[in-house]
Amino acid sequence: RMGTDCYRSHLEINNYIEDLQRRFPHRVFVKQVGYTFENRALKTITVTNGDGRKNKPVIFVDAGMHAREWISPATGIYVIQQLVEHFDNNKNLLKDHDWVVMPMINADGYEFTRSDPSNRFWRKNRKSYSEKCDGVDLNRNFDYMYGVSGTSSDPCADTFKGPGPFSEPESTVVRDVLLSLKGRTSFYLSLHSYGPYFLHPWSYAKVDAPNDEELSDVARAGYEAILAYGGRVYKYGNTAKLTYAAAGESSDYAYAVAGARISVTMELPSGGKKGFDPPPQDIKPYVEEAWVGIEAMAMRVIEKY
Ligand code: 0X9
Ligand code: ZN
Repeated sequence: RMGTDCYRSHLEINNYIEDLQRRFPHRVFVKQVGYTFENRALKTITVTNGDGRKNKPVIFVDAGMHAREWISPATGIYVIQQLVEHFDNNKNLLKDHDWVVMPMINADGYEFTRSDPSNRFWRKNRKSYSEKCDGVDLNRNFDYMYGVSGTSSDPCADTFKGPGPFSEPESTVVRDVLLSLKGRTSFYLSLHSYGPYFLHPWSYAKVDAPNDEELSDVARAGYEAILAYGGRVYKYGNTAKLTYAAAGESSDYAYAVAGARISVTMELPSGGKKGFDPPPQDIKPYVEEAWVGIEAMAMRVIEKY
């Protein structure tokens, strides 16, 4: 019912997960978790195997934090499809874990990028703190080491951190979902583009996280699976060391504050003219490849952590 032939609107995505809840009421639970600045409904979908066991550890996946990274929500949708509509192939991923997926965080920014070709490469949300420029970078707005690196106080900058931590409704919603799962989240995965990279804490500085070995082990599982699948070479490792330091990211927050043992930012491959715009015919190969890596990381977490 939801093909990979085109990029879907925020409403189509919400309708799709609501539809899944109606079709699979014993395995799927959709929750409205808040609203964007422009009052779009933000939802999570919880996928279980329907055995009724409560409080299983959780694998949390989010997508669409940055407006222009369209392959991210497309991948989030594909993850949901695999877990729900292809449950029979993926039972092992749901035996002792529930999955919570938030397929669209920055719905306002996403719809803005869809509204006109001149807006296609917008990154931030749509809340404004200046006459001149709009938008806050949601991935600089989380309250861990807020503002210490890789972020800007200039409202016109693409990495504008906002007036304070969690000034934005969209990052606040992600925080609240993460905190509601505190003590349960074994794996936090945030989907972005473009890389390809598997990045793990820390982001705020070139410092090893306490369980750096475990984090790298999971990231490596993703790297190995995708390499074996089609030969694409992802890079993996400490975020700041491998790329650049930036503070206020959701991945550091999920790890440091919300207690996720494993936290990974997956930067999907580039495509199209500007890297963020793989053409619609590339959606299918991109999300299928991404799923191979996601599945491998999830299995590593399930088996070892
Ligand atoms: O800069 C970001 O927020 C992310 N990269 S993106 O191109 N999707 O915007 C996060 C990348 C991982 N974090 C750092 N490299 N610090
Ligand atoms: Zn991004």
